[in-house]
Amino acid sequence: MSQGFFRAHTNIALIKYWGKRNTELFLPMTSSLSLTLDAFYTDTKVTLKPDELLDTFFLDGQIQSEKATKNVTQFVDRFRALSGQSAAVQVESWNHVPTAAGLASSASAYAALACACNQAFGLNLDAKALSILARQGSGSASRSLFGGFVEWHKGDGDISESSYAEQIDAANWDIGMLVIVINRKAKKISSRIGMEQTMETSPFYALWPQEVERDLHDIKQAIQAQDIDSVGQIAEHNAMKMHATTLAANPSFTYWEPDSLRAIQIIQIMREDLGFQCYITMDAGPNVKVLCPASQLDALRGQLLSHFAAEQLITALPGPAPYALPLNTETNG
Ligand code: 2P0
Repeated sequence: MSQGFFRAHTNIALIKYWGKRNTELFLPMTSSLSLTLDAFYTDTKVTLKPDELLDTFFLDGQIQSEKATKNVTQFVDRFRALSGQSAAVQVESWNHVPTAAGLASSASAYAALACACNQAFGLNLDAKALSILARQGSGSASRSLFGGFVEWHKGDGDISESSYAEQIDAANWDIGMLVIVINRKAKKISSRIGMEQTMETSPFYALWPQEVERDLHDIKQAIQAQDIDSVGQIAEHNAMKMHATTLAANPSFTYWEPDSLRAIQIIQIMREDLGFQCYITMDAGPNVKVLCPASQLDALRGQLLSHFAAEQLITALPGPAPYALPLNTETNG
């Protein structure tokens, strides 16, 4: 019986991916840059079932809908084509996100699935090739094939193979992230729809590619210098610009909730009045992520406990690249 079993960690973008130039191939408008986190990950086991006709997909022990299974089937089809094997698969995934933190898991999910398929189908593809395949499940998944700081290159034209991720820094210095969970519920506007509507209707979107280009150049220098204040300032400004493009969409929309703004203001006070080197980033949802030195995480969390419940505050350190799990391991969500 051919099997593959891998763990992949999620990543948070410091320079955001917001918009596709090719929706079928998941080719992005711009390059982006992220930090892989240790605290959030997906474990996925793929088992080839040559005697069965249809794929099956279990998430946290629950059989998934036809629609969700179809997405898995389409993704796995690429691995079937590459290996010349047509076997159906059973996919079992477990999401390890503390108390349903409401964080997107598509990045770790498709990265883990790509790695598990690579093993189950005996393909021996390298991380670059797997990031190209993972990208076609969910763009941000391309970045979860690597640990530490990762750049996803936008690539050229409609050439799928030109758009892949790579590690630019192992992040083994004093850096970490604190997630403030504002709302655990699924967002009303998915990032896929949100970026599409922004591209089509926001007059501010025209500025986005050139802003990203400059921010990427600057943040890479700051990462090389291990300058957390510059990394944080550039990341915070980049996130604010992304969210400004959605406000200027027509109709206007925002992922922020009242408590997101409250969290942002509290973080600004922590920085300006209490001297924490803390900076904000936000994605296609209301949760607020705070970049800061790892050595300040506990003290910052302690201060935030007077504003938020303990279970709303989750700390994370830089995470590793995906790795294989022993095939006989039991995992529980
Ligand atoms: C990012 N986001 O760079 C950006 C910032 C959300 C805001 O990547 O359509 O789930 O599957 O490629 O990867 C979330 O988008 O979107 C995302 P698809 P994905 O992290």
